[in-house]
Amino acid sequence: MPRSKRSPSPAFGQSPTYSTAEVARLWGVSESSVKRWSDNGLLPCVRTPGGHRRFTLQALLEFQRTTGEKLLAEQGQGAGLSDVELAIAARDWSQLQMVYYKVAIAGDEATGAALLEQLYRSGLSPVEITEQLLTPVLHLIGDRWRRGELNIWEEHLASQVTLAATEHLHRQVPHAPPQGRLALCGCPEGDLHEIALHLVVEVLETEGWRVLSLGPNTPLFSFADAIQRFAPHLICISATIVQDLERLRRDYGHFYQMARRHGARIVIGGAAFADPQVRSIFVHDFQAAGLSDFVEYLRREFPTVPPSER
Ligand code: B12
Repeated sequence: MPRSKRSPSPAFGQSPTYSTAEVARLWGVSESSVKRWSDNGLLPCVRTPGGHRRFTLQALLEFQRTTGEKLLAEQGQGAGLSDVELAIAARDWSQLQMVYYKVAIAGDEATGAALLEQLYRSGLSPVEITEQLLTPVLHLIGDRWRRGELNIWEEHLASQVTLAATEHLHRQVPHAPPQGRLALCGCPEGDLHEIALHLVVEVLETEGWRVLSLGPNTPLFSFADAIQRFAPHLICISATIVQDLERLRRDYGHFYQMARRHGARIVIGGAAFADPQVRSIFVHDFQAAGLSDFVEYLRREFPTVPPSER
C-alpha cells in the first residue's frame, strides 16, 4: 500500500481531509482522474483559500460505495480500499484509535492482532504503533473507566486484547543479532499493570537483548536477589501505581547497591514516576517517557559491537 505523507493527527472524532495527490496515491489512479471525477460532481470536494481541492474521508467512502466502485474497478484497482485501509494509508490516527478502541473493549483479539500487523506491514515500527495507537487508547480507556463510562470487564478485555495483539506483532518483527547482553525487568510490588512491561521486553528483544522478565508485582528485595543471581547489564522498572511508598523506600537501598555492585544501569518508566517523591526513591540512570526515547538510550549507551571485537 502506498505510504502517504504524514499529516498531524486531528483531535479524536474530527474528520481529516486529503489532497488530490493523496487520493490518487490511496486509490492507485492518476491525479487527472481524481480531478475529473471531482469536476463532474461524482466526488465532491472543498476548496482551500488557494483554490486547491480537499476531499473528506466521508466523500471518499461515499464515492467508493456508489459510482466510484465501478470506475475504480475499470482502472484495474478493484473495488477500492476499506475505511480502515484508507485510515492506515493516510496515517489517520484519530480514526485508527477509534477502531482499536472498539476492537479492544469488545475483546476481539484476532482483529486487534490483524490491525497491528496491517499497520506494521504499511511501514510503521512497533514503537510508533505503541505510541500513536496503543498508549493513547489505553489512557482513554482508563479515563472512561474513571468517569464510570466503561465497565471493569471492558477494561480487562482491552488489556487482554492488547497483550495478545502486541505478542502477535512481536512475532512478525525481525530481531537484531544477539549482543550477549542481559536485561532484567519487572514492576514493583503492588503494581499489576504489566502491559508497558511487556512492551519494554519486546523492544529489548527486538534490539538483540536477552531478557528475563520478573513480571508485575515483584517485591524489590527479591528483585535484588535476582540481580545478584543473574548480574544483568540493564535493569528496567515499570511502575504505574505505588501501593506502599514506605516499603519501596525501605527495600530500594539494597536493590540499588546490588545494581551498582554488578555495574548494571537502571532505567525507570511509567506514570508512577511523575510523582517527585517516588522518583527520588528510585535513584536511576535514565527515566524514559516512552519507548522511542528508550530505544535512543539503548542505541546510544549500548552501541552494536562487531562479533570480532566482543
Ligand atoms: C489496563 C489497566 C488496568 C489493568 C491492568 C491489566 C494488565 N494486565 O496490565 C487492571 C484491571 C489490573 C488495573 C487495575 C487497577 N488500576 Co488500572 N489502569 C489500566 C489502564 C487503563 C491502562 C494501563 C496501561 O497498560 N497503559 C498503557 C501503557 C502502554 O502506557 P503507560 O503505562 O503510560 O506506559 C508508557 C510509558 O509510560 C512508558 N513506560 C512505562 N513503563 C515503562 C518502563 C520502562 C523501563 C520504559 C523504558 C518505559 C516505560 O512506555 C509506555 C509506552 O508508551 C490505566 C490507564 C492509564 N492512564 O494508563 C489504568 C490506571 C493506571 N489504573 C488505575 C487504577 C486506579 C487501578 C486500580 C487501583 C483500580 C482498582 N480500584 O482496583 C487497580 C490497581 C491494581 C494494582 N494493584 O496495580 C488508575 C491509576 C490512577 C493513579 N495514578 O493512581 C489509571 C490511570 C486509570 C485512571 N484513569 O484512573 N488497571
